[in-house]
Amino acid sequence: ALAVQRSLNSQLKFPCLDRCGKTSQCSRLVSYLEGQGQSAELWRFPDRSTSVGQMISSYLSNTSQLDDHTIHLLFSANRWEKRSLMETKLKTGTSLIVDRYSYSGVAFSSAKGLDFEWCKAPETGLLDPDLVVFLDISPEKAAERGGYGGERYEQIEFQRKVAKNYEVLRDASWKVVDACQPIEDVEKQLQEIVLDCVMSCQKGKPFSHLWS
Ligand code: FDM
Repeated sequence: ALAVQRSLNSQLKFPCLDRCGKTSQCSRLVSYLEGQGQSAELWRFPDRSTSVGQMISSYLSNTSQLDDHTIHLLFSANRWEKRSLMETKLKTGTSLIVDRYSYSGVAFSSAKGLDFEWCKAPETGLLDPDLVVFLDISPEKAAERGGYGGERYEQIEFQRKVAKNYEVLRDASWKVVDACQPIEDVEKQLQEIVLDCVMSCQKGKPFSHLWS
């Protein structure tokens, strides 16, 4: 059945440290793709609009406390609850620009000391992105940008561990963009990389699943 499931369009994932500019770049990308006549949507994980997302949100703002394993599984559940809609959107020709995905799930939770493979396990079977873009910034540079808003993970020591985990997760297929360049340069590079991917996905491409 998989062979006839065509990913008519692409989903592109941005796993990153906090304060790398990914959220504004993701929304610029959606506008760009629309300007190119493409149907595109901006998605974001955690999706704080669902009831699972609200539990995550209150955890992140330190309003509630949860065991590390429990919150990890909630982040994962938050992706699973959107999985079928994601597939529907892609099949009907909408590209999804996704601000964070399973890679953030693994990088952040394992930075707390949870086993890496244990962190990957609940993500198994989610849709594999057609492209992963990593906006590269050092934890120090990200902290200099300020705006650490006091959410749970916005601390430099922790972000250093997260950065190391992204290095472990990163493979040759990831596109790495230097997030310290001027915003317009980052934007231009992203446009090229992403349009390229969207075009190649339109030729029809079967879905693949994590962790392939
Ligand atoms: N985060 C995000 C996780 O710890 N696990 C996940 O699965 C995801 C998707 O949540 F610090 C962390 C990363 C970040 C925080 O993300 C909220 P945004 O992008 O800052 O909203």
